[in-house]
Amino acid sequence: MKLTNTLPLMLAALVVASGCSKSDSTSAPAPAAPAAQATPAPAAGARVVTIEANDAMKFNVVRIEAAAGEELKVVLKNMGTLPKEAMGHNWVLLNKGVDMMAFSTAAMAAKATDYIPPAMAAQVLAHTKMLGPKQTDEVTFKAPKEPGEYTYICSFPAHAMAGMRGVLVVK
Ligand SMILES: [Cu+2]
Repeated sequence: MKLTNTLPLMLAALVVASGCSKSDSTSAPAPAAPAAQATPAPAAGARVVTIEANDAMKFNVVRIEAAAGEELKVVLKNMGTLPKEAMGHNWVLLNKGVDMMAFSTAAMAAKATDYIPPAMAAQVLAHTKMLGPKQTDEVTFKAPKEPGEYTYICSFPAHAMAGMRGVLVVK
């Protein structure tokens, strides 16, 4: 019957054990939270769409259909092995009517902002960060209310032109 009392202590002990060995770490109560989140819960309501990117500059999902206003969680996984500087990947959803080529061209000069050109940031509906090999990032957003086709791309230099793009179709 003492189980409910000892569990938090065990968690605290784990946190302390995995943290630094300085004695003052025992006085910090806050780090118990990360240990309790060992099992990640999916965001309620969001439909998960997992997209893999690779060294061949391709997304394995090139068409996503969604209802207007539907909550989506895009999980981007870079399956490649080439270094980020040479073969980084992100997932950038553009607003309807945005010129994909113009955006990609502007993105080439936007390395400092993770290849999201600041002057066109307002045209981006959602995006992940730029990923190196074996990295994953996710973004949760609501599909646009207006039906139609919304292009998504990888904005790493030349990748969208090489075919690294797809379309979100809002019904
Ligand atoms: Cu890419």
